[in-house]
Amino acid sequence: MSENTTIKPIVKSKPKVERPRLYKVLLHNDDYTPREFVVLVLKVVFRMGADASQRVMMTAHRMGSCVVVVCTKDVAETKVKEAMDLAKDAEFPLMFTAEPEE
Ligand code: TYC
Repeated sequence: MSENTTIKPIVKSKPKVERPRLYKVLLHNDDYTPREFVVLVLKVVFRMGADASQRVMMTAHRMGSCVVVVCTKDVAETKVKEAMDLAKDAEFPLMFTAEPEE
């Protein structure tokens, strides 16, 4: 072996694939929107079944807010807009927001 042989370490770098940050969509309680309308929006916009939408509505009613779904930013923002548009058309102050998951 020659004196000048250099040994290179074989370093396999792991390609970093970042997972997209997830967002939660929150449903907020208010004193005016009828319960049936909240349930309807959850069914139509979030494709929730009767039992789940009733449970989520009642949780928001009792606790002040409830997580409806966790999804990508794009989907969360689209769902919030669709739900708020229905509420606005019906002239109810129903509110949904999207925020990054911790
Ligand atoms: N608190 C409303 C009422 O008593 C019903 C309601 C529930 C409104 C959940 C908003 O996110 C909500 N009519």
